[in-house]
Amino acid sequence: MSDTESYVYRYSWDKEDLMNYPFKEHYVKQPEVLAYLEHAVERHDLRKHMRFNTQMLSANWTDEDHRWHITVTGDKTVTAKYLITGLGLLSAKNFPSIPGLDTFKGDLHHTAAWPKDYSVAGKRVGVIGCGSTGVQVITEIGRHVKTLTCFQRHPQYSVPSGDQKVTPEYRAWINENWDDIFYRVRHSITAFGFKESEQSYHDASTEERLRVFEENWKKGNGFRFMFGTFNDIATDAEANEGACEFIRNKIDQIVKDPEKARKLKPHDVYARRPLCDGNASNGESYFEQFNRPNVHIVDLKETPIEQVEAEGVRTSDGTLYELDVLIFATGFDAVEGNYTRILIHGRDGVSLKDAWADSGPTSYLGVCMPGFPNMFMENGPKGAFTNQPPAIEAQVEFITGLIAHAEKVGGEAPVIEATSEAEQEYSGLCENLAANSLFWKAQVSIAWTGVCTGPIAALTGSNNRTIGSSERTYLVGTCRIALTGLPDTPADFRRYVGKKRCLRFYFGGMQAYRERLAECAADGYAGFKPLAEGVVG
Ligand code: NA7
Repeated sequence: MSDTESYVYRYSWDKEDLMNYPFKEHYVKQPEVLAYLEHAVERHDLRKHMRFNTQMLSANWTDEDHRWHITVTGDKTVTAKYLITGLGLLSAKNFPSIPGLDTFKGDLHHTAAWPKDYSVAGKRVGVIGCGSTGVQVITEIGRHVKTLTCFQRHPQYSVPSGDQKVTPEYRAWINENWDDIFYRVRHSITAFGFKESEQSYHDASTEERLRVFEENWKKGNGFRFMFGTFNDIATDAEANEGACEFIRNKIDQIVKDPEKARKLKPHDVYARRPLCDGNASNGESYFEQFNRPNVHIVDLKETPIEQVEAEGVRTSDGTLYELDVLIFATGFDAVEGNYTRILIHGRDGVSLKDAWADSGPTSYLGVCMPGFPNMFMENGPKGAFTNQPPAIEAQVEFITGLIAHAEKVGGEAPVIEATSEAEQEYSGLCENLAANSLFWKAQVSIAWTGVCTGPIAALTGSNNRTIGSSERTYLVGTCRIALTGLPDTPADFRRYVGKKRCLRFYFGGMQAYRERLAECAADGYAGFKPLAEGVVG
């Protein structure tokens, strides 16, 4: 299930289709998303431009002809003037390497590659992970399975989605308001289509705070709860804690077994992708699942997974959880994972992986990377942290304009290349924008299990630096933190951390992001090298 309301999880540029294309529920589910995309392809006769079952293996830029030379599966090569990647933020699956995984006799699945028609009914199921997909899969299957054991590393602040059937009145309201809806999307922070709050938590009385939280809990949606309640939940520690406390109280009210409730209650700052759960066909929430006698929660901080065995998962207290199915809801090698696993070589044969080795994944405007001429990333690193379809539309419009400009003024083989200065300036802007955000601060403020000293302190630049639990969030770089012990050496730390700590998103919001792209275009595509350099020969 998408955690964005159905009416803003679609293309905004086809008004006729917006008016007529049906959707059944407030949130679209995977089959409907697929059907919608197939419909758009047919409607605009796009299939003739597509090659399926074709994997890009490498892409090399050559200065001699100002072209990309791309190899794809089947030993074929493609030569392209422009390379536009749509590799996605989240597609390289994260499969943690747990000892003994290959000995498991049951079925192993990842939520990112769910097999069509696979049934868990009547089975003993384990789920590792309780992020966006973990809470959804747990909410959906609890009522069907024999037993459900949820292996949770960090509990989550999840709020109801508010999903329900689309009524004729609701659909009529949407159809009457498409223009306003997309105006609001483009001129908002989150691009989720709801009215973002302009009120500070600090300006509200205790009663008013509770009323606002309750109202938004009932309406549903994780982003609405974070950005529609008060305007400082993501930036002010006290406001954030107010939201956390409200959700913790809800967990206490919903979950009847106090021991389960204790394990399910987060105490970290509320500064990850805000989750929501529950869908119209189920009518139950994530936390309600734990009132079922067949649904169990295992706190991996108390009893880490030791290994997977033929019969199931064994934790450090010696317990073997016998399973028929083990589901990984463990997320993705997010943002750069999809780029660095492909051999993309820009100028002078430098790979994208190497270009990002010191800085972490970066870009100019979330779209272009210096040294990689004529390559445009949709959803590249440092793109807008918003509902994604509108962010992608903004990037597509920008890239289209840039290429059209280059074709007009750039000679026979234009070279569009961002400057390093522009990339650095933009990265600085991203860091400044994030400076007040708890999404960024969280990672250095929360102790997970101990203090780094000695060589780790040298590496992290602090004598007293704790490994923050939020350091794992994919917004700033996923860490593969082991469940026991602390790293002793810099090499260990890198292995534990796994990814470069750097900002992966632009936190200025949709409106400001669109304005930044528009300013660049209005300024004759400032931040790019002069196009005249691109004439071959
Ligand atoms: P997420 O939201 O990144 O969640 C991944 C979950 O997997 C999270 O609960 C992690 O725990 C957990 N995880 C990862 N590795 C491990 C190991 N080794 N042991 C135990 N638990 C682990 O991924 P999703 O696929 O659910 O959603 C990603 C995006 O898809 C989402 O934001 C939407 O945009 C759609 P942790 O909290 O790190 O302790």
